[in-house]
Amino acid sequence: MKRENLQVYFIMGTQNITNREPLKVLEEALQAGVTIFQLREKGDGALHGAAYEGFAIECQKLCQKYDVPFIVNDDIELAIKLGADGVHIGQEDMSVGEVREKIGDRILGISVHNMEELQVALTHKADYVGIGPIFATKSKADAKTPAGTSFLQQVSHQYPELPIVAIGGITKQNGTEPIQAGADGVAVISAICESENINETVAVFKDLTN
Ligand code: 3NM
Repeated sequence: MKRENLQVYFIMGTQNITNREPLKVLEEALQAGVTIFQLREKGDGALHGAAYEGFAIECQKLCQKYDVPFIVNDDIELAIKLGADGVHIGQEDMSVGEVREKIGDRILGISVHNMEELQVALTHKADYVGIGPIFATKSKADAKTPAGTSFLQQVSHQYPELPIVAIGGITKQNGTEPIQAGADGVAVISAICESENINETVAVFKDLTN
């Protein structure tokens, strides 16, 4: 993975979309130029079992069509079964060492909130870290209190080689702040899922790092 892949990091599950076809939203986002996609099928209304797996396969096919890495949130077994490009894990999930061992050299992304978690991520050669929530978010039920950009800035200064994506409440209006603090890109759910003009929204996010 190149750090440029983090520029516009789109995250979605069917539970994030109302009144639209989730695969259509994904394809529009891919056409608009998102640089990586994470399937995060989680929370109220999420698909399970065969429906979930079928949806994951369709998402993967679309990502392949647009040559964009396909990342699976949390579900290591599914990621391996489908041959996904990588996985993203939080701190609640299985031990980082165990995940790295299972996925080999696929992309490993880890959410970190403090230096201790960051050290664990570095030890297991995380390909990138996610830092958030920068701003208040409604898309993650158990999100922590908004942290602003100070930790992000500290990590980017101390580990300039480490790819970092900022997450949580990022919009077209506030995206400059995490980029100026040192993030390589922004990860968003609602800014794209609820956009009335995905093409324009993605273009604004791309411009932040161009
Ligand atoms: N993780 P939106 S915040 C999935 O802080 C996720 O680790 C977060 O959604 C973290 O762009 C978040 O709609 C939700 O705010 C991001």
